[in-house]
Amino acid sequence: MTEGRSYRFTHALCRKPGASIASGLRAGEGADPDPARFAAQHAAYVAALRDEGAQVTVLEPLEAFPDSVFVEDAALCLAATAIILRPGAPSRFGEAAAITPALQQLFSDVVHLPGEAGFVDGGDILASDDEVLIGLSARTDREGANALRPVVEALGYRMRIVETPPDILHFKTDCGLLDSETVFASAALARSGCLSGYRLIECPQGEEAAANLVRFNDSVLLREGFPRTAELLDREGYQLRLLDTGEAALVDGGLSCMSLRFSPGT
Ligand code: CIR
Repeated sequence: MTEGRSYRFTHALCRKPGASIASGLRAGEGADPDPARFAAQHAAYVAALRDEGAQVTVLEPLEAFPDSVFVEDAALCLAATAIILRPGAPSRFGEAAAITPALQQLFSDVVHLPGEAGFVDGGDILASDDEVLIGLSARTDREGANALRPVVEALGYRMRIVETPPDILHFKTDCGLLDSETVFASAALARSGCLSGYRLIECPQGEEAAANLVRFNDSVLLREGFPRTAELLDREGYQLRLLDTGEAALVDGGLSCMSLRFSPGT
């Protein structure tokens, strides 16, 4: 029974943001995130996951890795397996080893991305019930994606490699799964052909920063402050939970990057 396995989860893994968060990578030049405000927003995010029924493990901050709050990029959790990835930014390479012990506590099956060549960030991976879509980006290259394929296929998923449109940090920066067949995506991504085969709901123009939503059990976690998106999804019948992730956004982080979501016992 695989229906819903891409959004029905028993567990999540998060890591608190550290005081070094302002040194996180970012493409633009905006204001620094405030560590205390980020910590409060992160605590609310964790509380929301718990409220949705998740058993959430929260790891302590890793000051040596300012971006390590974005745990999604270092691993991929699929069915009952955790796959340790190779993040594509040099300052983030060490995050994969750093998250491994926690995943080993939670999963009986932990594997590494095979080989040594190529990079994959978890933010470039969208998993539906039976398919793993991987978007090539500045952080994920074809060698990395090809290395991932046998692992994904051995777990019973199809894998499709697509080209993320230019200027999008991660494939999932601009999209999120709403249910087994529906993806919410920015117009740029929705019209790129990358998501063919899925029912698409296009993010309203100007609200692209809300595209990276997370379906978790019965709710859709959505970034606060995007009224047209909230209205659209409400009209489509999704139960919304609004969260302020403004501090993460200052270092290019979205909702999905702050957790790994899984059901290790399945
Ligand atoms: C980075 O550039 O790697 C971080 N500052 C933000 C990562 C966000 N992760 C994601 O979209 N999956």
